[in-house]
Amino acid sequence: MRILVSFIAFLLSLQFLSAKTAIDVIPCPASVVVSEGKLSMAGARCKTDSRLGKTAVAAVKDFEENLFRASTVKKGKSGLVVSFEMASEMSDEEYSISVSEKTVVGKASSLKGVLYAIETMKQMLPVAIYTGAPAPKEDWSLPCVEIKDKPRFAYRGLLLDVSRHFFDVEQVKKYMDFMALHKLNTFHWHLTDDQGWRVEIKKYPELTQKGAVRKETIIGRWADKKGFDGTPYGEGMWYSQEQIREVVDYAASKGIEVIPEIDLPGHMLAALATYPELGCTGGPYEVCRWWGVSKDVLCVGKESTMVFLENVLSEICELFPSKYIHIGGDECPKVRWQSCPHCQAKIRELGYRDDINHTAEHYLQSYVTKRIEDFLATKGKSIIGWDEILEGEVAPDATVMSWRGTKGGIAAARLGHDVIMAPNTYCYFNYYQAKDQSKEPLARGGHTPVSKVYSYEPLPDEMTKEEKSHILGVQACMWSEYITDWGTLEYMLFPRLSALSEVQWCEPENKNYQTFIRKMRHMAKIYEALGCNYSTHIIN
Ligand code: TNX
Repeated sequence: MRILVSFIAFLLSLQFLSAKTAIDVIPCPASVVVSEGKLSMAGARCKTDSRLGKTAVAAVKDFEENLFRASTVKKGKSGLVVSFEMASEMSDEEYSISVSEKTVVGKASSLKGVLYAIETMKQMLPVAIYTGAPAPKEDWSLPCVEIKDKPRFAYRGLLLDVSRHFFDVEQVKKYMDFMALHKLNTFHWHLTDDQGWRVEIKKYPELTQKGAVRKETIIGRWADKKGFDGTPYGEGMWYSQEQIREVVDYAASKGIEVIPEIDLPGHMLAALATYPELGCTGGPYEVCRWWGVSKDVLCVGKESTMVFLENVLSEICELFPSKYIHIGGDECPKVRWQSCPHCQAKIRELGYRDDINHTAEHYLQSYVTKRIEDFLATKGKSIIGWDEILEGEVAPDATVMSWRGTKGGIAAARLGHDVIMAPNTYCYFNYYQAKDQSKEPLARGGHTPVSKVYSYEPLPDEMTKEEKSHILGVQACMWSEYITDWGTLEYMLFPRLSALSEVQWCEPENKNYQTFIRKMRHMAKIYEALGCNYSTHIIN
């Protein structure tokens, strides 16, 4: 009997999956109950509880406007009023949608909840809702449904590297739109690196004059030995403080927080080329023309270097309202420090010695991280660092971003630190998505197909409940060494971003790769409506 019941349930679920009323929303909502019937949204008006705030009211107005333009039925014509109501008992990112044959009600307690409710509704409607392009022949109805939804992880991030290749304000805003489409809430902006400094610092204007420009760029990979392109790159490729504010505000209107990264004490050649006195050897240095890890790093034995960093970070804190500032910390070779009188004097002063785990120079980097942490704490900020900050002695309140696989993240959680998982093994969008690399745009290497991204489980069984509570969330990284233009960026992003969003948002029991693939048919139409380039490997 029980077998029969489950067989019938199975058949019903198949029917549900194939029915026109399937809810093909990415990332999948936590709970969806579809019932008989539907309701046309054409000709609806929308109203929003003003307690949800001006930005929410404006977002609903936008939705209403596109609904009108795309369905071509005048607002108010059908008499339907779609209402977005305040539900103060809901958590910050939670929302619900309830559609009957007569009413549509969205509920939330904050801007983000409203945005997510709108996004879910949009994905249930014809794709013209994204552009407002007239599509009167489409079916503008929603199925009767009860949706209750909230994310699994509070931190749902995406990094953009604008140092190796630059993306302008309009492109960055578009990146934000892509994030909003997938309910991501944190934009990690990698603003500085060896190959170019991209954020205006008023106290050091040369950083974006000299430090933004490299003489030329390597062609292909080192191993290809194709030489350099002979073309200067980066002039004018930086953001003014005004532009930074514009992006931060735009992001906020989409429910996204921007976390800036000033990568230190390594990955600093752009600053060293500008101010050689910041280095151990005094240079000369040049803004890096190739990809990889430079031996030349900041000389942290000199107090003047710390003053430089504090001045830069003071301006960064003014520009970004985020709680966190990312201070990098990755890939900082110690060779220069080993023979630098200033760094060695600092090591003696602090009494550091090599031990079985780390060298004195590792402890020197920990000292820098801790000093920056203390400095930023005076401005009410906390730090995030790449997992190298675990080497030596981890700064007491640091959040660790695990990129060399998940080991660092698990170790940090064990030490009681908060963690963001961004393992290169699952979340690096600069790696290849297809096995056959010959047909793909040149990339860093690796193989991270959509299915691999989708399969990532950030809370492995080996972690205790307490340790798991430290995993704030998951992030993907778009490193731009080989991503020279916007079209390539979109190609590398899609559809992996869609897969990532289910890792970040959905409870594991709601995830299903086959269902995801089916839902991708509709998502691909959205990409197309938005004019996006995407990889078709899993869609065809
Ligand atoms: C390592 S991930 C880096 C980046 C590179 C990336 C290329 C990390 C913290 N550092 O500087 O762009 O590899 O995949």
